[in-house]
Order: sequence, then structure tokens, then C-alpha cells
Amino acid sequence: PSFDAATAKPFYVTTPIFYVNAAPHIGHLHSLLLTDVFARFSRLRHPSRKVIFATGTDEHGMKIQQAAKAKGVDEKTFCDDVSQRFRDLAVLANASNTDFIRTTEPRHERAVKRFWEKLVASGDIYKGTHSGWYSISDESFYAATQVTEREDGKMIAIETGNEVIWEEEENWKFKLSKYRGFLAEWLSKPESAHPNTVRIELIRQAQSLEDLSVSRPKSRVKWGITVPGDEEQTIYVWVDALINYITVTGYPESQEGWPVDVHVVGKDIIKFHALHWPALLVSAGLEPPNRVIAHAHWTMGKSKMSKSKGNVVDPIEAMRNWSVDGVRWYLMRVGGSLTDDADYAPEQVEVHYRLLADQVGNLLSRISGPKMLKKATREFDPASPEDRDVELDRLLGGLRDDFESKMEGYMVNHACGVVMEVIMATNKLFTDLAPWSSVDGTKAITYAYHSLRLASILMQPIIPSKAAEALDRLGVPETERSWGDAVWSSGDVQEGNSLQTEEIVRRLQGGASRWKGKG
Ligand code: ME8
Repeated sequence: PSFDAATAKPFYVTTPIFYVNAAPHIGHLHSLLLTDVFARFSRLRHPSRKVIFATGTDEHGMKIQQAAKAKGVDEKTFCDDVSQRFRDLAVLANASNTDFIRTTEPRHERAVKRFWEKLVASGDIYKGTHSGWYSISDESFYAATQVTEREDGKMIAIETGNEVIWEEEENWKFKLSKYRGFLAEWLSKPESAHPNTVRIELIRQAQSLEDLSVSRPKSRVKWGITVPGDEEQTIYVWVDALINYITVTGYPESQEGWPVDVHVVGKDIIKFHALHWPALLVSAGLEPPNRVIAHAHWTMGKSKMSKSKGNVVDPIEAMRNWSVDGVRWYLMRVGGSLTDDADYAPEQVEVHYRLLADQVGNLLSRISGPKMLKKATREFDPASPEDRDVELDRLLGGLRDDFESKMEGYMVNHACGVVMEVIMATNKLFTDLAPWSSVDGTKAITYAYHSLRLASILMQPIIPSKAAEALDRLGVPETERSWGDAVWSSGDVQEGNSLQTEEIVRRLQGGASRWKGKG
């Protein structure tokens, strides 16, 4: 279908908002970066389309209340401190978020209260008694069939292994069961939830959804937003948290960007986003999300990295050790899959980044040396590719489309892979052509130049600083780093699609000297 960026609504993407009960770890950075890649890709793909990219912190509820108490500080002070660390992380990691939302902000409390009133007006809120199992760590209720007894006699949630406690209380309930049919229909659209296996499982779960407790007695949870018209009850933290995505749009005065294009979440919290949230939205008279994407987890020694297990990696330290783009590359290249968990191994960060740096750096320095540049003596003749060039020709010709289709399928790891493949093939062709031992290096230089140029343009969403550095060294003007520029075909020498050899040499010389000046 034709898409008109000029008239399209803003592209709206979100990360989950992170609990402030503990410091950020690599898993949080992963969600943030995956979302950043989608935001940056949209800007590359459709520069005239506005992007709204929201992230932030989830600060209410029992879990935070307890964490603050354990530290001996009041909740607000505790939240201010940890929230700031997530905000700093986004800046350090070069995330391009356009908003950072905290659920303790007045704009959010207003939005939540208005949203709640809409649920009430729909007739979907009623007073009920809840008795069942609750996990503070998951901030989630579980049915009797979802819990089991551990060896030590404690009850745990089967899904997460976290401890649950029996709770019996009066609270407000939401008629989630009323939305079973709606959810089945919404989930029947392949684009609603990714990956597909997760979507199929959600369709199954939708059939047996029970009503949801959406408030807690103040006596139990006081750190939260009060239910409008009921001073005795606090709004359930997950309802409060999900509404952040609407607060960001300027609700209730405006709903800029809604419906959201992509909610990026970890697979651990998919049910809240793809079952509870669409139902709440429809009840409040709003459209459901366009898409919810669940990514897999980072493990440490095959066990999920999580603050409750204490097996976490500090993302700031990782970036200090391996550079920002080093960590960005590793997380996206190795862990950018939606379906498979990846095991985090610090030494592998270096291995993967080295591989990229060697392949790109090698090719760059191979073509920018003054001696080599003197070998670019004639115009490149596209009409006579030899067998060994044909494969690279094909790869280069299809690179942008390949990259796009991986990105559109949310397979960022594979998008990284297709770019790497071209760079490696180019290095190999360069070696085969051995221009250092011949008088004419035109062909080798031309292929290498365009291969690096295309790869760097496409890598901008993934490793923005390194990609910019490579484009600088290639002497590619700022105005020629767009999607439209990421093409080259040896058989097609139209303007903009091909450069004279002289121009390539001039650019490489300029890039090299500017680079020396900087370094
Ligand atoms: O769940 N690997 O917040 P949270 C990959 N506040 N990603 C991971 C991960 C891992 N090992 N561990 C965590 C919450 N994540 C709620 C969300 S949204 C309205 C409210 C990522 O601090 C993953 O995206 O526990 C997961 O969903 C998110 O961090 C949970 O962060």
C-alpha cells in the first residue's frame, strides 16, 4: 500500500516504563535500544514524518513502597533518585527518545483519573471481592491454577517463580471478561502482536480471561493514585502504568500520535500489553495499539537476568568498557531476536564489535591510503563484471531492500547480519582483486567505496556515532546520507546513483584529512 509520510500521523513508539525499585541493567537497556532503532529507522525511512519515542519510569505500587522502606527514605525521594538513573542511561546510550515520562508527574495523575472516569462511564467498573494469590515482585494477581508450592513450603507463581501471598480484599474490578471476543478478533490480525507464536498463545489465553482487580485498599498500598471518588482505594499499579502511553499523547486534551505504532516490551509483560491494555483502551473509548512487540530475554548462564536474582550486568559499566556503539552493536546483533533468548557474555561484546570494526576499519584504511588512491586511474566500467564481482553486485543491489524487509519484520539481528555480509563479501573481493599488486585499483576501490557508503547509511539507526564517523571518513556529505542515497547499481549509472572515480578519490582524500585533523 502506498504510504504518504507527509500526511501520516506521527510514528509513535514506546519502551516499557521501568520500575524504579532497583538500578537499570542490560535488559532495560536492550528494550530501550531496540525501540531507539525503530525510532531512528523511521526517521531514516521517512524523514518528514514526526517521531514520538517515549520511555520513562513506573514508580507506584507495593514493590516501590517496600523498596523505599527498605532504604529508609520516603517514596518520592527514592523514586527521584532511581528515575534519574534511567534518564541518564538513555542519554548515555544515545537513545533518541522525545519524552521521558514518570508516573509520579501531575500530567500523568490527571490522565489516569480521566481515563478511570471513562471506564466507569462505560459501565465496566464494579465493586467486588477479590481473593487470590498476589506476587509483589510481579505486581500481578494469579489464579489458583497458576501457582504451586515450592520445596520450602512457600507458594510461587509458576510462570515467573516469584513468591505469591494470599490476599482477600474488597476492590474495584474491571469487566475484562466482556472483552474476550474483542481481543480474539484484535489478535487475529497478524500485525497486532509479534512474534507470531506469542500471538497464537495470547489468542488461547483471551478465551478464559477473568475480570481484573484494578484497585487496592489504601491500607495495603498507599503509594499510588487514588481512585476518583473513593478515598479508600489506590489504582492498581499496572493500570496506572499502562496509561503512561496515553499521558504522553497529551490526554485528555489531545491524543497526538495515537494509536501507538509499536509498543516494545519484554516477553515477560506481554499479557498486560496485549490482553489487558487493548481492552482498557476500548472501554475508555480509545483505539487499541497498532502493534505490540515482545522481545526475548538476556540470560546469564542461561538464567534470566533480573534484579530479583541479582545476576545483572551494569549497562553503564558495559558502555564504559566497550563503548556505546560497541554495546549497541552487541545487543542488537546478538540479542535483537524476538524469539530466542541470548546469553550475555562480556567477552563476546568485544569479539563482536572487533569483528565489525576490523571488517569496516580494514576496508576503509585499505582504500584511503595515498598509494592505493593513485591506482584509481580510470572510470569504472560497469558493463563488464567478472564472475567474482557478480555475487557482490547482487548483494549490493539488493542490500537496501533486504535490510528494509528485516527491519519491517522486526528482525534487527538479521538486519545487522545482511549489512555484515556485504562488508565481508567486499573485503573478500578486495583481497581477490589484489589491487596493491596491480597498476589499476579502480574496480576494487569503487566496490569498496559504495559498499561502505551503503552499509554506513543503513547502520545509522543501529550505531549512530560509528556510522557517522565512517560516512565522514568516506567524505559523504550530510545531505547524502538518506534512505534515497542508499543505492548503487553497477549497471545503472544515473545521476546520484554513481560517482565518477575522480569524485570518489577526492572524497576519500578529504575524508581522510578531516579525519586526521579530528583524531
Ligand atoms: O515490568 N532481558 O518494569 P521492569 C531483556 N514497570 N529484557 C529485559 C530483561 C532481560 N533479562 N529484564 C528486563 C516492568 N527486561 C513494568 C513495565 S510498562 C507499562 C510497565 C526489560 O523494570 C523487558 O522489556 O521490570 C521487560 O519487559 C522490562 O525490562 C521490564 O522492566
